[in-house]
Amino acid sequence: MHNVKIIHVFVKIGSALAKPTWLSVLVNGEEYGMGLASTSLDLRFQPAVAARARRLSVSDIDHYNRQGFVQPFDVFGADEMARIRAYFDKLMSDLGPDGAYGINCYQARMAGIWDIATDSRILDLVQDIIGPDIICWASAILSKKPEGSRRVPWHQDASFWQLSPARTVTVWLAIDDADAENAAMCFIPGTHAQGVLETADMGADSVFHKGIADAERYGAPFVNSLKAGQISLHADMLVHGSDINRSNRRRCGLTLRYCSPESQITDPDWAKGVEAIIARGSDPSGHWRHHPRPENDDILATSSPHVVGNN
Ligand SMILES: O=C(O)CCC(=O)C(=O)O
Repeated sequence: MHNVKIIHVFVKIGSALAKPTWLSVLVNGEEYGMGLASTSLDLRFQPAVAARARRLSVSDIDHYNRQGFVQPFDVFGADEMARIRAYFDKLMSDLGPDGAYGINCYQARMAGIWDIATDSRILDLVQDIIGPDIICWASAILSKKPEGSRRVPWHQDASFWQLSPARTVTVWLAIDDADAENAAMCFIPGTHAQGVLETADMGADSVFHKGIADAERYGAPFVNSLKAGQISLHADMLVHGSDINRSNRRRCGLTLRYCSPESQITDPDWAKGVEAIIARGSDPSGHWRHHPRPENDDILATSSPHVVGNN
């Protein structure tokens, strides 16, 4: 029975890596602590190696290493996307008002999400960035309704997480066409290699309490426009965010978080309930437990084990 109701998820973060940082989420207005962040995370960027890439070109790898992202890549065709969109429409409708942001970390509980997370066309691209052993440790639907009222503030993902070293690449799969009009995600190129940037309190229209104020001082934003079925890949310390969707078109995307097994959870409380998939290769480190494909595809028959990586 589905028993977790998530209205909005907020992540409270400290402003500096050197200071202890308390992480928490608000679920139905209740605040849940997610643990005291370790002060010793290795958040340095690890460049991808062009010589081992098979799908990405040398210039794609160079772009990723310099800018912190690379896009767009065609993955799912129109028929597949119609099926995938209908699948997520049903899940969101089953969850009611929670569906827009509440389908979080179900990758090992829902067969349809497991299948997307392990799709070889996605993994081929991820492999060129993080290597042949690939862990999918989180996923989230982020569906911005038309004429919405909330923005995702500028932020750096890995500064929220308890994973070290930072080796996660995020795949953002466009379920709907996404562009500047309907609040596509934007990146500040090059910020992935600048360390943890200062954060400030955000206003009521922000989905997180904290974000990077005046992020444009670090560079001009790049609009991550994608057609439905295309993906982008971005590094875990790249500054990114998205505006309020003021258009009359929905903007729905699926994030998939992939890391190499050398990355390790540094705070078991933060990671409680992380249900990872060894999506390709193996885990010689033994850091991650594999969750096989679930039988279930009814979101009301299960629940999310936890809420991590929703940023
Ligand atoms: O979908 C968005 O607007 C933001 C997504 C995001 O923050 C992420 O993929 O890390």
